[in-house]
Amino acid sequence: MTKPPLTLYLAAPRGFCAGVDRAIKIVEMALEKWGAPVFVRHEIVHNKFVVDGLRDKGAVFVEELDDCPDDRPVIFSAHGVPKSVPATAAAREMVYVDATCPLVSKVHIEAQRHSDNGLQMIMIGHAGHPETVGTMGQLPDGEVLLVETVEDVAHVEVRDPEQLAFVTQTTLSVDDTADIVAALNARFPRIVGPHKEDICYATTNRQEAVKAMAPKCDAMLVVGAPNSSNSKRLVEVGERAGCTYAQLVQRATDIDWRSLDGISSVGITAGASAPEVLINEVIDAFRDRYDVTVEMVETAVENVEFKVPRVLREPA
Ligand code: 10E
Ligand code: SF4
Repeated sequence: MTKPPLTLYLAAPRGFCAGVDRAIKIVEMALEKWGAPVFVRHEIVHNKFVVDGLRDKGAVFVEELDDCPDDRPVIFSAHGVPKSVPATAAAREMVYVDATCPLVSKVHIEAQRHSDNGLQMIMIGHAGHPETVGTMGQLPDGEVLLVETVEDVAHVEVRDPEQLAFVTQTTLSVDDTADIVAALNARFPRIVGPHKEDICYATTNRQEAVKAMAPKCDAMLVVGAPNSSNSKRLVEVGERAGCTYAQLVQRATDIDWRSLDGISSVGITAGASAPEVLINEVIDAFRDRYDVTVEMVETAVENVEFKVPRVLREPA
């Protein structure tokens, strides 16, 4: 039987960012250095396949430090943690390694600096997301005000409109955030902030690639997890850029083939925590059913790399 023709557009960049790559390496190197079990507070990155793979090697994933024994190393996830977490680990004399992405740590430092300068902080982020919890947790409870939408900006109650600064989550929608920042600047003209926002290079580049790819595609698949903020944003960006069928899939078995009936082009991308093996699995699933031609849609080239913490570079 002849297979129907299909063009697969492949976004570049897609998949792993430098912060995810470093965080996974940290867990692997900690297991090599200290042996199993090594505890990890929260999913090291939001991907089940990655987490399951590390669990097989001896990592134990927990949500809270309370679930870790004092005498085993613990790693904090790439999303960052409130200041109280390393403080508690130190008080318990635990060995801990912080896998917070350096670009998230940079936002933590910004928030602390503004607060030290007497400014009240506003954070643009998603309530309850671990990165937002971690960044807000750099300052005492109640010190950082959260805004999630343009509407929130109209209602936020500040101490002094002249003494304000803002920071953002790194994985937000670039376009939505620009609107929220514009609303903040309109209501609080003296608010201090980063040049644009704190969205990282990887988030920005993946959204740009989707914007270029989406108008060409009958359908778009984003490889990523349902709890992955940056992956969910890629689905939204794809829809808004003109691709009416954009879906998040964790792996090939999630593809709803019936919905793809009659299509002649599909765009594929992946969130920053999705490994390339899963993207290849999805491509292979299309090759099984279609006569596939792959075309790259490349909008940027990335060469960012972060070192692992020194403790893991030193011999045991
Ligand atoms: O839900 P997120 O997109 O924040 O996380 P992820 O694990 O899917 O991707 C990596 C992004 C991090 C660590 C946040 N900057
Ligand atoms: Fe770091 Fe950005 Fe990757 Fe988050 S998405 S881990 S901030 S590089």
